[in-house]
Amino acid sequence: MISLPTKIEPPVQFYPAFLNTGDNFAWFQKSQQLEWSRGEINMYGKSILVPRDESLFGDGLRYQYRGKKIEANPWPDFLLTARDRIHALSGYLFNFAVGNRYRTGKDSIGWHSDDFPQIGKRPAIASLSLGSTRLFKLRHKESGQTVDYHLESGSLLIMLPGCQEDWIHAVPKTARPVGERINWTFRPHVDAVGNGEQKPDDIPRPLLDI
Ligand SMILES: O=C(O)CCC(=O)C(=O)O
Repeated sequence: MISLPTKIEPPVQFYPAFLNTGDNFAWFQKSQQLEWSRGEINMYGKSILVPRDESLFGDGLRYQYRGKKIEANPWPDFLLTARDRIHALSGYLFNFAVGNRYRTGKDSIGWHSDDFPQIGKRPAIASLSLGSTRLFKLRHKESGQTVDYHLESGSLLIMLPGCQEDWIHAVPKTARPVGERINWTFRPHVDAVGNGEQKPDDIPRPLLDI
């Protein structure tokens, strides 16, 4: 008998249509109107621009991001609403959001896991996508197994505790003509949530009209 390799399921929850059409459209437009900047990283002693635009919003926190201390801007209303709805749905508390804007298929984010000490030991990270659909890849660190998601506008993918420890993720470049995409990752910050594994709170959750 041939034994097939066991497929490992990534610890994620995926809601392909988290946003209704109105919010989907309006929040994409509002996101486009925010201030974006193209960050730099140091590679082999050289400073190079990252292939995407970024922005940061939070509860008045200082975030250590790629070796730099960045002050989070105060939340725009729609992002606070998004954060609160994600909390109501999942039970996870987030006090920080990192935005990535991919203007064309040339913009991307390489393989990485979000395992900075500032976001706690086993964080849950919720990723809300707006605009053009892009491929999001997860790769298991040990087995190399990959799982693909097509993140359409209005979809929500929650990377549960354990995902950053055991998996890496990426949004690769694409030669396909694609329009702009904006992604928000909602994250915890140890300044506000402590340093243990992130757990859903036990507040009873209302049913959501999403
Ligand atoms: O754009 C995405 O879907 C992923 C963003 C991401 O990997 C990150 O912010 O760490």
